[in-house]
Amino acid sequence: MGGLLEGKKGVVLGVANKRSIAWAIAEHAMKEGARLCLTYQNERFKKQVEKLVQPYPDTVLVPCDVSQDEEIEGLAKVCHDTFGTIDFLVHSLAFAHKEDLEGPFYNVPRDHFFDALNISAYSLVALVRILKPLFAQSASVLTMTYLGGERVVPNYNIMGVAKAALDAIVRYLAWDLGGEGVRVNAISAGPIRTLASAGISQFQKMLEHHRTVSPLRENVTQDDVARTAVFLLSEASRGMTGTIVYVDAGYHIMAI
Ligand code: 0WD
Repeated sequence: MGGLLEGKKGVVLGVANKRSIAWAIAEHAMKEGARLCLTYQNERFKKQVEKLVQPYPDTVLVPCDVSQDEEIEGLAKVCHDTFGTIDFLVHSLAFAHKEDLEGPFYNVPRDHFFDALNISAYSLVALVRILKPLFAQSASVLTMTYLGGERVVPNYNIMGVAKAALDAIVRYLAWDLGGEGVRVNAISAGPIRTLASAGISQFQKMLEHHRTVSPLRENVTQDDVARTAVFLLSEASRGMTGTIVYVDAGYHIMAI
């Protein structure tokens, strides 16, 4: 029997190492039959990503720093030459200067504010604009967000503001692309230990609080997120766009 993504071709951005949410999504997508183009930010990540994809020899690897339009154009060219069209795009990356993830939010300098918004939010706009000519009919676009964009999560600071922008971008892109049958959604994940989250001050405390308070009394895993991602990338979610789906053990419904 074919998998949920059998015959589909997709691009996944944001694999830094084996703990990356993007890697869990990539592995699940490949197991469901998809062929992938994976990107890595720069040379620093190349070796790790090459090692991860060894068991999947038909995976295409491309460097892509999303703050550079030329690199996104390079990615589009590789996708065009290799796949012709793409059925899905996964944007699973973010950046903030570490010193801005603690203390008062108002201390964030102007240039750090722009860096965080540029890489964590605007990059989705640039990717969609540049890759759009390659989108197959009923293509699916997915990004990763967090509750800190809707409510105050101490220390999340500038990333919260970037996620608020990203959430709005999901809705505007859903409207822009809906007429062509292209869907745009986000997963709002609970806290998961990864390279990026290690930069958030008192992250361990966040994990414990989440585990205690959430209705399911647990922390979610990369695997939990990846299962929902496959659903959102597949025809099974064909009626859904502009939506933020919570994969957070139910934490967002609580008021404590
Ligand atoms: O608790 C968590 N881990 C949650 C993560 C909860 C809810 C949401 N998310 C979001 C993140 O905000 C992000 O959008 O999920 C997404 C993926 O996060 P992750 O899997 O936790 O992070 P990680 O494995 O570190 O991958 C993100 C990668 C970067 O790694 P580092 O750690 O160096 O920031 O994003 C990449 C980079 O490889 N990245 C870039 N890629 C291309 N161009 C760029 C860039 N300019 N900047 C960062």
